[in-house]
Amino acid sequence: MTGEAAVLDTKSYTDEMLNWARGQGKILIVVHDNPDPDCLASAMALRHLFVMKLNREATIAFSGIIGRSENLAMAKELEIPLVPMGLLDFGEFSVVCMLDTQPGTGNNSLPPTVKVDILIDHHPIREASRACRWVDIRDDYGVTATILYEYLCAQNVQISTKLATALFYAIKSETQDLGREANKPDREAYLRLFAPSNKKLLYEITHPKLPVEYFLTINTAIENALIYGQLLVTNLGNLCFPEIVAEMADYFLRLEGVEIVLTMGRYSDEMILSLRTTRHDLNAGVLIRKIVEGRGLAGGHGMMAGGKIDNVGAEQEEIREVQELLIARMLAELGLEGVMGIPLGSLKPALQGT
Ligand SMILES: [Mn+2]
Repeated sequence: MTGEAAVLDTKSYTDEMLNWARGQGKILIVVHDNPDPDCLASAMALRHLFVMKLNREATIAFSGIIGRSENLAMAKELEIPLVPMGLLDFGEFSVVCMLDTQPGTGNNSLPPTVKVDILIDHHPIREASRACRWVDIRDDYGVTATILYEYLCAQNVQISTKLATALFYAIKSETQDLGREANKPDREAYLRLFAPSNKKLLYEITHPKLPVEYFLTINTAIENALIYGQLLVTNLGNLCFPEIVAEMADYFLRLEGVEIVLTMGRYSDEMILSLRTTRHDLNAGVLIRKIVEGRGLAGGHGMMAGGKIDNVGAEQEEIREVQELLIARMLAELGLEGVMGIPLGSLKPALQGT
């Protein structure tokens, strides 16, 4: 669904969905593990929709941690009420919503026995997702929060300053200010949300103080970076928080000559992976699923993807084995078999003006 048609369809779709939910009991909103701005803003928006249209509060549940300083600042400044999933009794809820992820993807902690009723996402649809009662998956959207923004518009619900700020920041960060995988609906939502969002709060969210671990991780990442033609691979070692893998992938994609980045790091017995590319002939989501096949779970979109390999112990040998397997598969997929990795630190450009 895109453009005008989407808005019309969104009205009748959300009418029916809200009517159904009205007849049900308590509402749970599940977001993905280690929540990012997109799923947090989407959850805030859906919760607000239920409050305004059904006069009912919903519980927002997550697993993992919010480690990235910007995301922590967002949750704090915008007062997003979050409950750790481990504290919930799922039997209490008769409406289960899932946002920005899908059942069985491996990046959410909803037990597989709990049925999802309302599913809203922008990742490619998975077969199992079709079993949900209300499925709205728009994989041509850059941001799940854009879909939720359209729900609020279609239902004529007023958007507070804090909610506008959350939605705007979700689109801003997920698409890097509309430069990455943003489509027409994302651009329209971003432009309409700019005016009502609070610029002081946005500044607090985008410029938080960063922990010392953040800078030490950059150091480790540089030390371990290997370059294979257009591909850069680096291992960040033990992670201070899982999302830093994705942040470092974005960071290294800015290196001249590099078009594909694979970053990895260990966090509680898992090897967390992130893949980024600026090459339009590659699909990061497809590529990462191929390289983790048989060893873990992964998914993503054209330019960005993530995944994990379970049960990776702390021994250097085990970590090296996983890293070498991933690199070998990656090189094979890119037709770079036999290419030797060049350490980033050995590239010493000639100093000018000395
Ligand atoms: Mn998203």
